[in-house]
Amino acid sequence: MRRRLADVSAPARLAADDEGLGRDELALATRNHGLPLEAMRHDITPPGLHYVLTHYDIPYVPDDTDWRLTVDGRVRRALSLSPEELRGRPAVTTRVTMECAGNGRALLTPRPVSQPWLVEAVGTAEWTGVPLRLLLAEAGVDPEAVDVVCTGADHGVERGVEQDYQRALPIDVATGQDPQVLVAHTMNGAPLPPQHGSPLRLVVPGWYGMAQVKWLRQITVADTRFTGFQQSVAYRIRQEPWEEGVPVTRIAPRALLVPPGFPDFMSRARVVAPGRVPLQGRAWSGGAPVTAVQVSTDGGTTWHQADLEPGRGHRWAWRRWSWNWPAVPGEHVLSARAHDAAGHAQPLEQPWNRGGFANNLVQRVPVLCAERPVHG
Ligand SMILES: Nc1nc2c(c(=O)[nH]1)N[C@H]1C(S)=C(S)[C@@H](COP(=O)(O)O)O[C@H]1N2
Ligand SMILES: [Mo]
Repeated sequence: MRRRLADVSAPARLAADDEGLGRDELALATRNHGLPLEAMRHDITPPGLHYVLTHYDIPYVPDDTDWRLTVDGRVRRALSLSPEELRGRPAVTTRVTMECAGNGRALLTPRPVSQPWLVEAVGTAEWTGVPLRLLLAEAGVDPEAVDVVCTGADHGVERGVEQDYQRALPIDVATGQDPQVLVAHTMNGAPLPPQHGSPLRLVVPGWYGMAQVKWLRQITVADTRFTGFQQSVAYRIRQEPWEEGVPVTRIAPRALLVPPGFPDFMSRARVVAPGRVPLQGRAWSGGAPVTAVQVSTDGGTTWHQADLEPGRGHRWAWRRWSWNWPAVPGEHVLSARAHDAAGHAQPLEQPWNRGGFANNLVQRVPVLCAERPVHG
């Protein structure tokens, strides 16, 4: 269901040069929370700390007995499945690092006005569910199929366009095995929490968050390209509003630091004691496996090779890296930079686009190494 409340959808707004965060951005930021970066110490993000992004409202589903997921469109036989039925089927569990495509947006100049993420829109969970390709095989996909349109139960207006939250996956991705897309009913061994899509959601390992439709209620096989708002208007990389743009798909490589030492409450600047400071963090990439992480303590002038933990078969999850920093008193800027097997590395200059999507500029962490901190 898609209706236009305005004649054309207005382009997303860019903040003026010195414009601070507005109340609309604050309202989004209080609903949609990031991962406290110290929680990157955990391989799997503890419940409640995984980032959350919801465009409209979280549907109220106190009881899922009446919930149905339909698989329809260009199929031989439409399916109508209850969550209970899906929970009874053979399941696959995959550890997945999920990241919002808008991560890093609020650090851009000029700033696209939307959910104002710094760098914390990430989390890692173990998702259990039924492979989408098996459901599609059971329904019998028409050879003419091009897109698989996934619809959530949430509904809203965005830039004048009324819509259900909908995203399509190309048929080869929906039926593929690398990654294997899941219709997930379980997160970290428990039913999905309301904010993460209860009772069912799509999980597309290696892709940015927008593809992973929550509160999934309909999967429609289409023989034409899907042109819904979240596909053709939003989530496109473009410099100018009139450009068709390039669709946002897989996660670009990124490394982040577990914040070292302790923080200043207001500025969040870190304080460490002189001497050996063990630095650690996480690195991930949806395009190709991470091959190396480099660390800089001088704002990106010189780089050191960090130790990278093996992936241990978790291709779609972040990996821990570590490096010992011989800290000397003074002010420092720490950075980590991920490289992947496709030859991509994080940029040192901001890769700007109008939506602030897929921006993986290296993180900068100001640290004060104090002569004598109260508690080192
Ligand atoms: N139905 C529905 N699915 C959705 C969204 C939404 O607003 N509605 N947001 C998407 C976006 S933009 C992201 S980044 C991820 C966030 O998933 P999480 O909240 O479980 O971390 O969900 C995606 N799936
Ligand atoms: Mo997102």
